[in-house]
Amino acid sequence: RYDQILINNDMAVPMVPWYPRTDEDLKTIGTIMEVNEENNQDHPQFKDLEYRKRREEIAKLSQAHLIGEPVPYINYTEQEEQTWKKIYSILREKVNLVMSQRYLNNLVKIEQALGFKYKIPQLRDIDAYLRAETGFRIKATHGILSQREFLNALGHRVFCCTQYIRHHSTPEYTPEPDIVHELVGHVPLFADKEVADLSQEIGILSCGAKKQDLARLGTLYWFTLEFGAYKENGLIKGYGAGIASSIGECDHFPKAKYEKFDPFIHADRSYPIQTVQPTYMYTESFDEAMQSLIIFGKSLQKPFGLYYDFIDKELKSTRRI
Ligand code: TIH
Ligand code: FE2
Repeated sequence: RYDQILINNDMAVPMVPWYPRTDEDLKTIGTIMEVNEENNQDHPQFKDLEYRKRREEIAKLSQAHLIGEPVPYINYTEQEEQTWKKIYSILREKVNLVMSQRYLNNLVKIEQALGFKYKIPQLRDIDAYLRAETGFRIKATHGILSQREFLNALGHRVFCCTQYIRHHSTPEYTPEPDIVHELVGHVPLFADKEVADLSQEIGILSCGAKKQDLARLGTLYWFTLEFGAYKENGLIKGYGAGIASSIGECDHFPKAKYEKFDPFIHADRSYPIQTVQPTYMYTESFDEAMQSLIIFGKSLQKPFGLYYDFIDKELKSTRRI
């Protein structure tokens, strides 16, 4: 569906992969229930049938959610609540050591507004919070989406977000996104205007991008919003969601290798998805990450430009000269 070519009768307009332009178009995102799990078959998440059944139950509710409607309420079980509390209490200490002030300030605000410490927060409340802070919105999803769907939605300031929780036997690291990763990792950053803008920037670049460019943008997303770092008072601190949401990744971060972020080089770098990252990419400031992505974006061979109209909530094209 997403690699189909948009056929245009006007030969002056080049053909590009389909992308959503309006909120109405966004309703098709995340509706295809692909089994797209980053799972090896030995993982406890895969083997525990009761866990899988519960996950499918939540996935069905999430998948049915449409942008603009209230996010479905999930009645978490006692065991799920305990998994959350256990992970949260450990992570809360760890993030202080590795994450940037930009992340930590927002986490404190969110904790006060939404009580992260006590219960698994409902996406419905998170959606309302983010809308008010940065205009980001939530679409609940069943699991990992295609890179194109996920990134295209970011172009509209929409964050596609899972609602299930990781298996209780692997609290410190999971290869897949889950509600801990989304809420402890991403949400405090989508609540920050500059990070929200960087996310949308990558998203807009992904709209109509060629397959190969799309993969490169996905990789840059990984090295910035998932695992990025920047210097704060001379020290390298994380702003990537994948660092903040994982006890294992937080422990590993100070001992890891660092490389100066260069999108022209790192867009083609491979990275592991089943283990902690060997290398984190950093910039001198957060703004530098944004500036270098903007320059990289201009180098992509897209035959048109796009901007997001905040009033009409639509992506509009501009002619590229
Ligand atoms: N590894 C992260 C965690 O355990 O919280 C989750 C993910 C990060 C990036 C993709 S999935
Ligand atoms: Fe993520």
